[in-house]
This record gives sequence, C-alpha cells and structure tokens, in this order.
Amino acid sequence: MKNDNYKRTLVTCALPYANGPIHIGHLAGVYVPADIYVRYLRMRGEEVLYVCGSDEHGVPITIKARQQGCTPQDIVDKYHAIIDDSFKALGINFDIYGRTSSKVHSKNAAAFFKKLYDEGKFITKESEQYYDPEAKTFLADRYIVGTCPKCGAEGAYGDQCEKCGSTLSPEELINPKSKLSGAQPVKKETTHWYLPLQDYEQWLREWILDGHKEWKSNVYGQVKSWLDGGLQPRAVTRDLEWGVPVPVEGAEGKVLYVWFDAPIGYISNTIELLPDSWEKWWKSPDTKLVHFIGKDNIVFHCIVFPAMLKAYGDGFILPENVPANEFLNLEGDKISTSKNWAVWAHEYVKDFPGKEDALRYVLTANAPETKDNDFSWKDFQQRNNSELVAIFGNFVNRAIVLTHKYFEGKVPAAGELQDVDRAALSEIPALRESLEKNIELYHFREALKDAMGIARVGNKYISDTEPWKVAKTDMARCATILNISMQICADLAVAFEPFTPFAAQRLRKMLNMDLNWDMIGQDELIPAGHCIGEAELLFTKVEDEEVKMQLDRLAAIKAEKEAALKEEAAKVVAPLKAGISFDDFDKMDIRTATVLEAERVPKTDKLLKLTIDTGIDKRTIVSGIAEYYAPEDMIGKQICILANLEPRVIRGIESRGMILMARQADGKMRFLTPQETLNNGSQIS
Ligand code: B3M
Ligand code: ZN
Repeated sequence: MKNDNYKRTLVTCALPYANGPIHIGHLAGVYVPADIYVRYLRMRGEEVLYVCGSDEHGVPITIKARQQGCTPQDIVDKYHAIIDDSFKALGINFDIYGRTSSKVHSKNAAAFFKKLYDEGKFITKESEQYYDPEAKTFLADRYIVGTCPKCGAEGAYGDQCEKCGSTLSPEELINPKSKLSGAQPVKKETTHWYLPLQDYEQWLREWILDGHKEWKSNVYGQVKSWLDGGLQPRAVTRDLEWGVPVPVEGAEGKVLYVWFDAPIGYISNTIELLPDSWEKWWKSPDTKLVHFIGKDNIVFHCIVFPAMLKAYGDGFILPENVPANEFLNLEGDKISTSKNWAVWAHEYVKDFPGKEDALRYVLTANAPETKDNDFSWKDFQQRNNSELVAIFGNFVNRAIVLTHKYFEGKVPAAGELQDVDRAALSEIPALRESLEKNIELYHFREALKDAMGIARVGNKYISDTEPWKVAKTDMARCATILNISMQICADLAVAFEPFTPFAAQRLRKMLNMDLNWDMIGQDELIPAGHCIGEAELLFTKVEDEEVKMQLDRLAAIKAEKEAALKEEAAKVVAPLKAGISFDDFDKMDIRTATVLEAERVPKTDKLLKLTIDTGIDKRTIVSGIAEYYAPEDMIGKQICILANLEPRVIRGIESRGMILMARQADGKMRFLTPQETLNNGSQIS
C-alpha cells in the first residue's frame, strides 16, 4: 500500500476557525511543522502544493456574532484577515489561504453533498432535537445553557460545562434555557442526513490499521480505538442558518454540518487556485497527500473525511500520512482562547519584530510531537540567546566579519587541510542525512537538532582554530580556516531554510549565493575568490525586560481570573435548612451585649477571648473571628449573642454563649450589631 514513488506532494493544514486569532498552540501543532516540511521539499526542488484557509462555519461563530451584535460574516471577515496576516508575518506562505464562506466553496461543498445524496450514500434519521418555541428555531447544543448536573455551576452549555470540564448532552442540563430567547426549549422532531460510517469500517481497518502501521502512534492509536469502539452513522446536516445550505428539496433551514464542509474546503481552495488543474492534485495516484492537524482533529481526517472521499469515489486520493501533534501548554497551563491564556501570533509579531524565526525555532525545538509540551518565556529567551544568537549567529558573524577584515570580502583559497579541518567537514554529510531522514519521518524536533548540529560544528571549529589569532602569524593558515568556515556558513544557509527562513535568506544574501539542498556538505560549495556581501546580524538577543513584560501580562490575566473565581465563589448561597417550629426558635435566648475586653487566645490564629457585658452578667466567650477582627476592633462594640448555649471549654477557657456572625460563602464574616445601640440584655426575636 505504501507508495514511495510519488511525483508531487499536496500538503494541507487544518483550516483554523475564523472566530479568533491563532496562537502558539496552533503554530506548534500544525503550521510550523507543515511549513518546515513544505520548505524542505521546495529546497529539494520537488513539486508541492500548500493549501490552507479559514474554517468560517460552525456554531461558535454565530454565537460570537450574536454576542457582539454583528453578523457571522463580520466575524469571519475580521478573523480571516488577522489569521492570514499572522501566517504571512511568520513566513508561512500558503499557495492559497482560502475561505469556506467563498462562492467556490459553497458550490463545491453543495455539489459534493448532492452527488452522495443522489447516489444514495446517506441514510436519513428522524430524531428529537431541542427547539426554541419563541425564536422558532432548532437549537445547537451550544445554544442551550443550564445548571451543570455534575458540579452545579450555572451557565453550563448543552455540550460541555466549562467550569468542571464535563462533557454533557442538553438532556442532562438542569433547568435548560435557550441562549437566544431565554425560553425553555422543547423537543421537536427533525430529519437529518447521516453518513453510515459503519459501512466503511472494514475498509478503514484495512487501509489504516493494516496498511499504515508507520503512522505516528498517537494517530494510529486513536484510529484503532475509534474502530474498535464500533462506528456509528454520523449526521452531516444541521438545523442552522449559518453554513452551506443543504442543496435538496425539503431541506429548508438546514445547512451542511461544519465538519462535513470544512475538509471539502481543502478541495475547494485548490479549485479556487487552480480551476483547470486541481484534479492533478486530488485525483492522481502520483500525488502524495499529507494532512497536518492537531490531535483533536484526528477522527475527522482519518475516518470521516476518508469515508466521504471513498463514498464519492471518482479517483479521489487518500492521505499518505496524517502527522498530528499533541497540544502545547503555556507556562504550565492549558492554552485557552476563552480564558485568554495564550500567546497570540498577531501580538507576538508586534511585540517581537524581527524575531519571527525565534518563535519558529522555539516552537520546533519544543514541539509537542509525541506528548503535550510546555512553552515558557524563560525557555524561549534561553533558546534564542544561547542557541540561535550564541551558536549559529555568533559563528556566522565571526566568519563573515573576519573574511571582510582579512580578505576584503573575497573567499580565500584553502591550503593543505589539517586534521581539525577534515574532522569538521566530515561531520556534515552525516548530519545532513539524519536531517533529511527526520524531516521525511515528520520528526521535526530531531531534524532541527541536526541543523543545529551543523552550527555547533562551525562554532566549535572557529573557536578551536582561532583565525583572529592565527592571522597575526600565518595568513595562509587563516585563509584555510576562513575558507572552511565559509563552506559551513553555506551549509547552514540551506539547512536552516525550513526552520528559520528569514535568517537563512539573510545568510544567503550575505554569502551572495543561490543555494539548493543538494549542496549541503559538498566540497568547495563556495568557490575561492567569490565575493560575499556585508555582514548583518542573523539573530538578536531577547532581553530580560521583554520577557518580564510577557510574564507580567500573563500574571495579570491569572490574577483577573482568580479574582473572578473568588467573586463567583462568594456569591454562592447555602441551601435552605429544613423547616423548624416557632417553639424551636423560641428556645434560643438571643440578646445584645457589649465587648469589654478582647485578646487573642495564645498559640491560635483564629480565636479571640472576649469578656462581655450581657446585661445579666459579665462572661467570657471564645470566638473564631480573629482572622477578621483584631482584639482592638472589638472592644466597646455592641454585638448579638446566643446567651443560653451550653458552655464549652475551648483551649482550656470556658466559653459561655456564641457571637452571632453573618458569613459569606467565601468565608468572610461580620458580627451583627443593632442598628442603634440598645441596653445590653435586650432580647432579639
Ligand atoms: N476548524 C480546526 C480546529 O478544530 C478545525 C479544522 C478543520 S480542518 C478541515 O481547531
Ligand atoms: Zn460542571
């Protein structure tokens, strides 16, 4: 099954939802690895098509539009532009970055559906769905809110409680309400089209479980567990207004389910770019199709979309690989768009102009390829400063500056090579080979280590041979050292193109040469006598101040979130206790009293010992209020007490009675005091 004789490669990246900007999690999981892969293939002279675009349908977009009082189209227009700019700024240049709200796409997605429909590839099912009788519309799960049955939080959605993270169904919500009108939703019959995935199960088993054992274990494992769990028919339509209308009679008010139309978007975007030759990319067995996605998209790309393509037939190819990544965390916490816990791509490029490569580098070095991984600003600074600047940048800068200084910018000819020269040069072909193998296996972290290995060889070589010292006594030897250093610089200009394309481009400009992949490790890559350009810095340091700014921003977000949580916690009202009779109440002797003396109970944090005048007697009460009141706050205050409570010995002190306190759910307490001072011993009823 595995075919290694492809003639061209079609690379797709998951279409980001246009309901928010993209963040480092998206970049590390999908777009940076895809870009490395594409740039590598292009450097090798291969034919590649690189397709992406915005995913502009789906319920969250309509919810956001409603919240902001605008149309879904306004929302997707805004974020499509922001996302598109972020990709460009980071050097991620798709051949097309399309949109699923485009005409080409709605036509194509509708036609795709229609063919399957006409050929009887769908089944229909009636089901009861929630309906808003006031807004007169069916409600997506996200449009139903209520109390979470698991944790009691208000505002849980019909598909998930964001408070406790439980997956829910709308039926489980306590007191469900429509988000649209506030009305109580009712169940109503509706009919939808389903793709009977179970019919494709055997075929999927053979194709993936038998035929693609080389897929990443996280991908293979997820597919296997879906297949082992048994596939069910999957709805491909929804009762919604925003989306591609279902192109058949009697389907008014229905649109294609977003996960049905979005993957077709890959095809639509290709058609938009290449209306006459798109089929060569999608229907030729010579094309290798690779989907770059995050782990939450595996089932759609490995099961649902392939089943759709299989159902369609007509020569559509299937992915040769789906190298999905795990998730990236930020400073130890899960990245969350709704909680604003993220580093946003469009903000990064504003905050760190000229450091686009640094982000690509760190996200690759830390890529969540086999497990979830963490991004921290300290690590970012450290890797930038001590790897990119101190090793790669430092080596190149020394080599170029010295070549200008001693040889007027002309690459000097090498004399006879010494062991140290041969040793350095001999390391490069092996690193290149490993780099290639790693990229082809989608092991981008390891590939980056190989590229960095070449920079380390160069940096060590120039530090060991010290051409700046040798120049004082032996210009011929200095020439050899700089000749070799220039060869290694040229190797780097090629090897780093996939990872740090801006720096690689600057380096090629400094070297004044066009280079291609096959030149890495060749002898005399740069000929003696070749004139190089001016030295430019390849990388600059990330300063402590810059890191601090980012950390302060995150700390502020965290503090805000904690304050909001606290406020929420304080609002909780304890449920009503069981009813009592008046007689029960009347047994309690509650009175006013005045505090005469107050002191802390030694060796405790919470207890105050109070001497009070109850109008009947003077007595001692021990009370757990020291967290809220200092002894001096209490002296002279009139309070209310339960005077006939059985005495209790607390820390060796006999406490007679109890001070009445009001207590909030977060623990905050205040004593009760009559609105005007009364005689001590006044009874409260
Ligand atoms: N819009 C991206 C996501 O799940 C989703 C990908 C569609 S790819 C066809 O964040
Ligand atoms: Zn909950």
